[in-house]
Amino acid sequence: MNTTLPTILIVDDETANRHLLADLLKDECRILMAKDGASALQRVREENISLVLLDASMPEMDGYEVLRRLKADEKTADLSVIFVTGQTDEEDEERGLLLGAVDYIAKPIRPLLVKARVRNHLKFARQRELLEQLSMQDGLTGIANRRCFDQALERAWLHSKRSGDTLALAMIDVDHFKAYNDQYGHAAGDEALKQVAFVLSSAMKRPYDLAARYGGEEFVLLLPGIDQVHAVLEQLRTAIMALDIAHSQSTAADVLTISCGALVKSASDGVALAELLQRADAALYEAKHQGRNRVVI
Ligand code: GH3
Ligand code: MG
Ligand code: MG
Ligand code: MG
Repeated sequence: MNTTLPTILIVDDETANRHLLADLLKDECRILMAKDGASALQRVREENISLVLLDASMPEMDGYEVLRRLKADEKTADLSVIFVTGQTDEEDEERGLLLGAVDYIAKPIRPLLVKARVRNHLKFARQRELLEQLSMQDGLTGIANRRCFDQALERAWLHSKRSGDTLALAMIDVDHFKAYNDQYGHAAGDEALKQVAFVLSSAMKRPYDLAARYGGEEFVLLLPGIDQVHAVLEQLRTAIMALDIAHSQSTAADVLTISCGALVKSASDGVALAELLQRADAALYEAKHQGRNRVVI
């Protein structure tokens, strides 16, 4: 199976209709099929689907209800859905489009037009995914950017409020980086930031851990449910030294180093979200004050 093909989900209660569309699109898409609304919603949760071709009239749950449920769930709200249906009244079509369908195809289908429309919508979906990805990514290092971090922090904080779990937040700043640029040049500085970003992001082992570039030579880590954050940060501090990036102008060591400030909190401790970063930043300031290349919690 070619995994680079986009995945399409064909939803129709009639077998013949499903196979007609599948035959038409199988050369350019990976095809999944569902014969009712409930199994369609199930497939959407399990698979990475780019486009849904959705029959409007189905027994039990009709296509409009399927679309309504997809739109109501944040995880599937942006999924592209095309109605393929015999209900071609102006009101039906308007209803589908108002619910958020990207297009409306009338049965009996005209094969060439279906192919062309599907191709266009797959292209739009790809472009949107790419834009979404770029808007969350730091251009220089390729790791998460500040926007991505801010959203993740808010989600993690809400989760901590519900669960009572702790949340570790660390601010990391490269030591004497202005002097590094002055000594070795801005291009070498960029290269060093990429290496630091790689070490930090590679250390994020669980799916909800996040390393992000917060701006300039500052990074942030989000580690939900971790209490031994000091050990994690010590390991990272050592790993950055082990990169062995010469820094003759540093007062902290003869290689590039980082300072880390962190805190471990639970949302139920009564701290405001806005205070978290301030407190991590205060700990970082203390690490700088104590001579850099160290972790303060
Ligand atoms: P400290 O140890 O107190 O953090 O000193 P510092 O020199 O690292 O801190 P300062 O805030 O004075 O300087 C940060 C420097 O980081 C200045 C800026 O040119 C550099 N910098 C920020 N972003 C980038 C970048 O994207 N690429 C490069 N090469 N340098 C950057
Ligand atoms: Mg039907
Ligand atoms: Mg700084
Ligand atoms: Mg710095």
